Amino acid sequence: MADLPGRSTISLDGTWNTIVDPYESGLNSRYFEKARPHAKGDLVEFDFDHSPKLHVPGDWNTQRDSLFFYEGPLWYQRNFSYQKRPHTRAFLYFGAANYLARVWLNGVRVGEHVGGFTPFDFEVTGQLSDGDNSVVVEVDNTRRPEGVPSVRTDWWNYGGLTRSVKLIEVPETFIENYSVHPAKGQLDQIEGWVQLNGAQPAGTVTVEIPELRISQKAQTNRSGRAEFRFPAKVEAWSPERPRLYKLLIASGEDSITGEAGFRTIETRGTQILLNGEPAFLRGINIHEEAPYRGGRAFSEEDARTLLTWAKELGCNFVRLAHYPHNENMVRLADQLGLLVWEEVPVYWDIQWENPATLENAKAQLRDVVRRDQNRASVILWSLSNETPVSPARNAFLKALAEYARNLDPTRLITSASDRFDRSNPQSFLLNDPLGEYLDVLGVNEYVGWYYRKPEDADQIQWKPAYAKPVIVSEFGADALYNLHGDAETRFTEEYQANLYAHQLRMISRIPGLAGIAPWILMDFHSPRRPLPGIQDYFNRKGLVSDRGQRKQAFYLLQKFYRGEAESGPQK
Ligand code: GCB
Repeated sequence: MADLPGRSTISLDGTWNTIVDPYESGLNSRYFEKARPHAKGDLVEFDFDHSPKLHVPGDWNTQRDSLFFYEGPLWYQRNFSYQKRPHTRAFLYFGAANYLARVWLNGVRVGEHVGGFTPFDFEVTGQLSDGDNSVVVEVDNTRRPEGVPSVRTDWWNYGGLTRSVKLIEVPETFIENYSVHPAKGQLDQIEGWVQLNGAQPAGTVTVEIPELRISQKAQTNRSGRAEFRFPAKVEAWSPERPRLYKLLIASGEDSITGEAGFRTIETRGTQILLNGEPAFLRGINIHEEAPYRGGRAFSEEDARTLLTWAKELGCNFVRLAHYPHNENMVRLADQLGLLVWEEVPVYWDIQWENPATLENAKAQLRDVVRRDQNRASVILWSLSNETPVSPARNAFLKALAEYARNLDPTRLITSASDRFDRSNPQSFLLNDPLGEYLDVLGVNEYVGWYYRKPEDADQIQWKPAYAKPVIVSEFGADALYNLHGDAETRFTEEYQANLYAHQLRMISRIPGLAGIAPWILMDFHSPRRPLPGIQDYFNRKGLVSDRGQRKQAFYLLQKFYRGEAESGPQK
């Protein structure tokens, strides 16, 4: 189900009891039953009530020093009271849990979920007690070879109930989800669907957009789905004017409210067209890392800080790398007017030949599409990042691209690739075969950092092998805030700024360039970055430090995006 505004919800955020369980004894010892010894001779080797606490939402790594590097199972438990109501169904909803979650309510197993960044829910109407209830969740962030992502990444493997947990109450037949959007390339035609869930799914659905005086009725079919299409005169949503309309959707006992912006997104040759006009994406990459305090970001305040920095930089676009971020980010992007690239964590090498891995990637994609399909800001679904070319990988991503197009034919499909032919030192050929399946080609290149010198960029000409829009989806250099030296000295602000100057000139010469997203807005934790005194387990490619201090390159990119540099972006 979707967590739709206007629902009756009971928040389960707050303090939970926790047991760290590296050997996963809890499964055999039945921690999920929350048993207490009755007689003094009873042997029970756990006690949630007297165990340490953790805050939900939040990763465990940054809440307790001893858990900073912890990867393994950890048990969460909390009590809550509930008053049963007739003709009401209840769902236990998790914004995200990294990576595997098993859930019990009052000792009864209600379900299990795989994947660290997408929401999931279980119906618990039958398991809830009137009065006291106990929910137990085992969360396990062990990295797995068959996982998505697999065992190697360049971000912190934050574990835990990293997003909000709630009980959502709905009528017996309820609106499970909906989509309202302009027809492909037609701003004056609104189409979409409403999906009901319940014993009597046949019924009438009303979709209202009061500001447009639209009230449209549609009938559901036997599986509870109603489809509609109607003409409308809308004011388009755009980064310059992020116009949002109120929505009211009702059916039978249920009604929900929403907000929607209307815009079209297409490609024509090497251009990206937003509302029919060529758009240049002035972007920045963002990890879901909390500004100032570190750890996983989750709050509206975190989202506001990050996206406000992006706006200050002059961006109209953000790439939310490398997995679905929390919903506050996309809701705020809708309001602030930032175009969004969303991604699933198909990152570096994964088990391309494993059908379960493909199913896992599909499920994560499906769940983020279902969550964010009404966000006008989201224009690109990214399938992967820097995956090594092989027949098995090509087939995997082809299948994922087809799946994505089926799920959402209204948006563009992309991927970030670092596979291009650079055997000729002055002419780089963008020829990753994956390009065939995509609408937009993302290119990650680290000229001047992982290979060659920043100045070499002046001599390099890029040649795309496909006549499609190109976004440079990553380039960058580590710099420790306030570390100064000459432009040849690694990790100084001067090195980073000099690299940006050469990069931006080179990138501006790429044929078919439709956007840029440097790596990255803010420094973020990574276990691969130990260099003492410089990295200290941070990837330092941020334009802003983890404490919010702007580095020199921040102002250089800002000038470029504002069109004040000698070679500003195309308008
Ligand atoms: C990349 C990856 C990104 C890394 C970055 C780096 O190519 O896509 O996840 O963090 O480079 O800093 O090396």
